[in-house]
This record gives sequence, structure tokens and C-alpha cells, in this order.
Amino acid sequence: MNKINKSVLIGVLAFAVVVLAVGGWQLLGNREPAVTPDEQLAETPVQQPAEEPEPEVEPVEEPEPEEEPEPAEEPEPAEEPAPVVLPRAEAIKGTPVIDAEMDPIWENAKELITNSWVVGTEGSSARIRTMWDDTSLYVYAHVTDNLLSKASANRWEQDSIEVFIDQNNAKATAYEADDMQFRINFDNEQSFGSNATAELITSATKIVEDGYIVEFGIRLEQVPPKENHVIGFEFQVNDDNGAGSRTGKVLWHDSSGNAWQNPSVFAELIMLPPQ
Ligand SMILES: [Ca+2]
Ligand SMILES: [Ca+2]
Ligand SMILES: [Ca+2]
Repeated sequence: MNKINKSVLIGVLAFAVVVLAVGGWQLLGNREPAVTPDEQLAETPVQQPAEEPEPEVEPVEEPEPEEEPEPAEEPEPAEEPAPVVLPRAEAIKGTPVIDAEMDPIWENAKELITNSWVVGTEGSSARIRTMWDDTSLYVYAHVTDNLLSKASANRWEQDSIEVFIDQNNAKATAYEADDMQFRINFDNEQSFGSNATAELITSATKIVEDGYIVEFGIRLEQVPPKENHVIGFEFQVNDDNGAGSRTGKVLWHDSSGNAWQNPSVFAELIMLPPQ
């Protein structure tokens, strides 16, 4: 072989040696093995998305336990209706002379005024005083009336007074035997409603400047009078102002106008002990 060929051969061999050396080095793992794309994908750390912070969950408020419903209040028992307090005439103990004159003892009796109008709103009215003794109830009435008339044939439409008594104070809604209605006009003419009779009443009248005086006594035979005894009592004035009919009707207490047929509307009278 010539020199040129030897040199070429040496060069080739050298190259081969180098190639082999490099390949061997590679085979010996001195370099990173080739990485397949798949592996690369696998190895590339996946950028995990930052975990979204869990939204802060507002703690659900525990529903407050429903308040125990308060036990329904026991309905208060219906109150007993307050007893009606009726006005009471206070009859003093004594015995007047029935003459339409004011006995001195009348000065000790309280005066009541009729001002419960049932017919009309003004006109004849009365100031009355009451007295009692062991047999009777007495009344002294000063009636103001500027025109005296008994033109009507109906006694209750004449200028007159009426007294109503309920001797046992039972307040019945219809007249019983002890319930009575008496009427006296300014001329001392008596007339009678339920159970009243002339035998039970003594009366006198007198015309005065501003009206008339009526003084009378009624024997209480159904329930004998005694100290602190209470009876039903009502007083009425009838007025004819010249019309020939009743233009005014006023009572001490009752406003129903039904005293003539219903003792339960009367007020009361108490028989005071002797002073
Ligand atoms: Ca008298
Ligand atoms: Ca009665
Ligand atoms: Ca009159």
C-alpha cells in the first residue's frame, strides 16, 4: 500500500474510533437519554392552576330556635258588670203636717232637682225633699211653672207631679203589688196608676208666685218603713205650657220615660235614722 492509502485508512480508522467512542459514551449513559415528546409532556410539570381559594362560605347562621310561643294568656274572666250606682234620695225621719206649707223639719232634708228630660228640654220642674216615719213616706215639692194648665182631659198632660215607689225595691220590669204610681195636679186633684189608691195618699197643694207647692204622704203598707230601708223611688213633673197637651216631662233620675210601666228604671230612696 502506498502512503496516501495508509493515511486515508488511518483517517478513517481514527474517525471510526471517534464515532465509536462517542457512541459508547452515549451508551454508557453519560448523557441524558433522548426524551420522547410524550415523555417530555409527561415530565413537564403541569402547571397546576392555582387553586382557587375556596370562597369563604359564610357560615350559615343557625336559625335561632323559634321562641316558644308564649302561652296564650288565659282570658280574664269577664268582669262582673259594675253594679249600677243609683242616686238615692235621703229621707229624714219625721212627720210633717200635710198642708203645702214648709214645716221647719223640712229644712233638714236635702233637696233633689228633677233634670232628666224625657219630653221637651225646659219648662216646669221641681225641687223635692223627702221624709219618712213609721207609717208613711212624705214629699215636699216646689214646682216652678209659669203657666198653670189642666186643659187636657188626660191627667198626665195637666200640670202635675207623679211619684213612683217600689216598696221592696225588687226592680221588677212590670208593676207588682207593692209598686205604685200616684199623680197630683197643681189643683190637688189626685189620679192613680198601677196599685195606687186615694186611701193611701194625703195631699195638699198651694199656688205660689213661680209655680205651686205639693206636699203629700203615702202610707207604705206593703213593706213597713224602718231605718235604712231602701225603696225604689222616682219623681216626675208634667208640664202643659198652654198647648193643651204635655209639652214637658222631666224626672229626677230616669231618662227612659217608662217609670209608669217599669219599676226597674226607678232610682232609690233610703230611710235615714233619726238625726
Ligand atoms: Ca207642711
Ligand atoms: Ca216591688
Ligand atoms: Ca205648665
